[in-house]
Amino acid sequence: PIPTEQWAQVAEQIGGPLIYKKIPVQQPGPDEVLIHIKYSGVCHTDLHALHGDWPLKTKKPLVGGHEGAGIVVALGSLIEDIQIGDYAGVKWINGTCLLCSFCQQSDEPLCAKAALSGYTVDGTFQQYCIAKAAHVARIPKDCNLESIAPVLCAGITVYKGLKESGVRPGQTVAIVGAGGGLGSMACQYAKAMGVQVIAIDGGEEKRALTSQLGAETYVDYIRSENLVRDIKAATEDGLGPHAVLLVAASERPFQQATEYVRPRGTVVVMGLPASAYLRASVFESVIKMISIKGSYVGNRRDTAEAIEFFRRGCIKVSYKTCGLSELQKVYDLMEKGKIAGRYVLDTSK
Ligand code: 8ID
Ligand code: ZN
Repeated sequence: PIPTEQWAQVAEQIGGPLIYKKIPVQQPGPDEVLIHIKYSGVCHTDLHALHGDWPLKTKKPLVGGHEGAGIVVALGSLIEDIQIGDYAGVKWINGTCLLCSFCQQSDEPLCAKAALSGYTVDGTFQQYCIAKAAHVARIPKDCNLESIAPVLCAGITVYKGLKESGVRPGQTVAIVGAGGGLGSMACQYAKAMGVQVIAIDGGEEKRALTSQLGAETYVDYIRSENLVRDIKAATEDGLGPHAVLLVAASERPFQQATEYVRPRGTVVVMGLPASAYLRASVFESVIKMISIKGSYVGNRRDTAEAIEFFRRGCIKVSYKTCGLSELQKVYDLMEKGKIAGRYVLDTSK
């Protein structure tokens, strides 16, 4: 039986505080499903939302979270292709119009009417969450709900970003922020695609993690005296990596990437630090024929593919688990850059 009340982490206003309390369980609309969230990853985006970092307003009060894995417990009247008891995931893109030219061309994240989980609609830091059935991630029954949670944002996003980078097997990608949630997944997706990884992050814990995940080299941005030189030196011919994935949550690395990317290379911008700008020398960009592009989560096909890499065992998510009630503790660590990999919340605690 579905309870009428549930535990949730609620932010009444921008900046918090977070209040762990009981709130009502909602009923799904005709085109929606209700998912009993068992586990939810904590993405840095959730912290940006709480801080009001971006020029896009959140819902208030807000239940954050957009990496939720759970079990379908109720179906809207129109839903035929999902059954009660199925495993399903709530991702950042909660729903889109399915009609605009972007939706028609499977660029659903670009839909102007996209509903965003844990941002414009309540997300996965609660025990029961609603999502549009068309966008719910289908999770095969042989997947573990705890370890798959981070795939639902971090995994999808970096998988898409790697595809957008155009990097091919045998080539090299530099992952900036490689020890964090997105970065640790990016190391593994890259490796699974046959791409060599230069991991860039700070500290020994992240060095150990990224090397365990298959990165060939580690460049410590805190200790390096010349980051551009060190990253170039980590490539076979010294000419720099074919692609750079920027998944750090601070602005500084967004100003350097074009200096070390290889001629003809691609810089993919994914991290979203507050009020940040990219910097690139016009001269270098032209004579090196550099591409710079943004990449934003993924569409439904990217979602299915990213999940399939996980199901086949190509991706082992690196995470620690704690209770939903302990979210503030996770944010405190995240703020200090102290999380290697991801934190997953168990909604029963
Ligand atoms: O669709 C998208 N584009 C998308 C999807 C999901 C998340 C974008 N994001 C954004 C988040 O909003 C956030 O801004 O990607 C960024 C990273 O999210 P995350 O992986 O969840 O954050 P994290 O776990 O805190 O990892 C960030 C890492 O960056 C490192 C930190 O040490 C940490 O490991 N880092 C920082 I901060 N500054 C760095 C620097 N100068 C750095 N690494 C290298 N050089
Ligand atoms: Zn996210």
